[in-house]
Amino acid sequence: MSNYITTPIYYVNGEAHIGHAYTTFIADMMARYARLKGEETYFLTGTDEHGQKIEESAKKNGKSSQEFADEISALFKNLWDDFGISYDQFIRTTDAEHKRGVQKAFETMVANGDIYKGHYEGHYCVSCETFFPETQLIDGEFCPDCGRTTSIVKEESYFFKLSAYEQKLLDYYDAHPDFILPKSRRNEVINFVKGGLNDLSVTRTSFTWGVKLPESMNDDKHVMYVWLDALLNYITALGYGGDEERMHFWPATMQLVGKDILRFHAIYWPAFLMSLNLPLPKHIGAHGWWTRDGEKMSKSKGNVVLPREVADAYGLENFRYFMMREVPFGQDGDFSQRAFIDRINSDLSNDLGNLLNRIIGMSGKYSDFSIDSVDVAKYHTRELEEAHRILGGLESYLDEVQTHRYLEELWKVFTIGNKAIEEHAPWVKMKEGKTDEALATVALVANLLAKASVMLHPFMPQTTATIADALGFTIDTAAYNRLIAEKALLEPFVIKKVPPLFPRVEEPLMPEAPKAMIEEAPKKAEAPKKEKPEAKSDEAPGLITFDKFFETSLKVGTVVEAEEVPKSKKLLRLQVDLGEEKPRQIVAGIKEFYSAESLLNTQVCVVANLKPAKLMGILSEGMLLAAKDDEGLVLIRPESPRKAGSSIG
Ligand code: ME8
Repeated sequence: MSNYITTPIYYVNGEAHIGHAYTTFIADMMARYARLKGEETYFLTGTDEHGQKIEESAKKNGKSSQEFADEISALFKNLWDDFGISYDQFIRTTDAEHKRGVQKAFETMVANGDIYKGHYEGHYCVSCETFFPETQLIDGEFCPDCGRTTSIVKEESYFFKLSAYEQKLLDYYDAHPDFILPKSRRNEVINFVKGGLNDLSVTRTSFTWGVKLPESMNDDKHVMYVWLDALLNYITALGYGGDEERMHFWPATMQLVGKDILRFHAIYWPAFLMSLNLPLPKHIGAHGWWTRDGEKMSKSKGNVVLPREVADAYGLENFRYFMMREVPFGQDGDFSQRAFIDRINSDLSNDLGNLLNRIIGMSGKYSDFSIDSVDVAKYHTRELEEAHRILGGLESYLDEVQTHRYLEELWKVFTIGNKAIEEHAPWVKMKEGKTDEALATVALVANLLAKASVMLHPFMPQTTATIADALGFTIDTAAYNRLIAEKALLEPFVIKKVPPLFPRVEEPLMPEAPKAMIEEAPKKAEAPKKEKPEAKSDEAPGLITFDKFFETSLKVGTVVEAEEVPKSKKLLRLQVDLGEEKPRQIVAGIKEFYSAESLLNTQVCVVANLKPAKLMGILSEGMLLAAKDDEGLVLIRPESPRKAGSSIG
């Protein structure tokens, strides 16, 4: 049996956060599990480096696209290296072999009659690198995924005949009910395909940061659409279009993705593969979305959880355990320090850590740390059988990536151990002179710990290696075969004392998330409340310095567009010219006091450096100054017209 496990390749437009870490942890766990069983395994991760979004981010940072991609890609790679992620290959879409493979795939699609030239016109979201039909846009303009403004793009484009694959895809889903995991996501994909597939624009002429078309096309105006380029990484990594050295790993056994990119992996990707006459992956596993304390994570909110911070504060393996234990695969999960601390204290410290401490303590007292399994079967057949039944059933949970069920079941083995100690009370048996019985219970628990550690190894490799070392063995395929497959018991050994593996955590170890930004219409259109400055001894309390005041950027703007926000009693959507490249969109809660028309071409005062927020799903990039009293609200405006963008202060 050979395994090929992949993560998505991550965009190099920002640092990794816990969402990326989650996918990567699961993939790493699955690869380790397969290797533990002695199966041939290839684990791929990497970075997605082309496209307009990256080109723009690089420009903003004053770097070339390649420089920028090099930097961020290295951040991902270093993070995974520091985390001991056991990938076999870290692919970059800027790798020469990858680009060659993508060109080869394009040529093959052309040869198979699946590519034609035409024109594309549509609403494009640069941030998501995706076209959306008008019907899906919010208010006919905003991206349904990220809420940002879309723009109409019309360009010459090559198209992939996705429509030709509609029925073939439906037939495939039908014949392979576990192709999409969890199965609950299957219908969503099937309905999308049944709704009709449009041909897919697979090249762009509006930017240059992408894989060029193969020379045989004789058309250097175009670069590949980033999703075509990106999806093909899963085969170019195996040498597709080149030496094909590792192509025997194809088809992938498990391709892990977030639910946001399931459509690309369950519809476009299989269609591309069909066009290339390659078999389809066995499973596409789509996990849910992580939030922080119930809030969507975003850079603008400043509440993104960085994997390194979590690992530094709580320990890498506790972090892995928490993420894979806390959330049923496929469902959204919430990162809360409270929930994390509970898992550490209850599951890891109480259930697992204490069990190890107890047998170290007891064996120290009763047998000078020697443990012998000789009488375990005699006194503890029931417990052993029960544990073997649980351990033998675990793998089935991985078939559907149900990591939380796997761990939940595995923990029952620790419960058996803790219960056996309570029921058989070795300290009483020792007093009664039944030394064999007492030592058999200690040895039972040592065996349960050993077997459970083997099965926990893919989730917590270092910790379980330490436990195994204390129990006189090493976790490897031979140990898996002996202790799990053959259900053998440990050879006699001398247990080693280890410092507590899971110290209890009493207080959150990371700063709490910053207060969430307002998501609903503000009650008053007012200047933001400033944080009360800390009073230094030589300053009057409650007063701020000039410097502090000038941290707020106030500008005069001209309203160039104004309209009501549908279904909202309070909100108007304005486009305000602040003398920048394009007008800012500002959503203001002033509809009760001003009509949209009356604002057109008038001037307003704007807080211009406020973090963007969404009001009723619409992005607002500033705030208007206004004064309100019992008689109502009035906007603060310059006494006579000023140039758009003039600063106030
Ligand atoms: O989509 N919760 O890259 P990307 C859970 N380059 N998972 C999350 C998450 C969150 N809040 N945020 C991100 C791309 N992820 C493309 C993929 S593959 C051929 C191309 C995870 O950097 C999740 O796995 O935006 C998601 O699918 C992936 O990061 C997307 O990362």
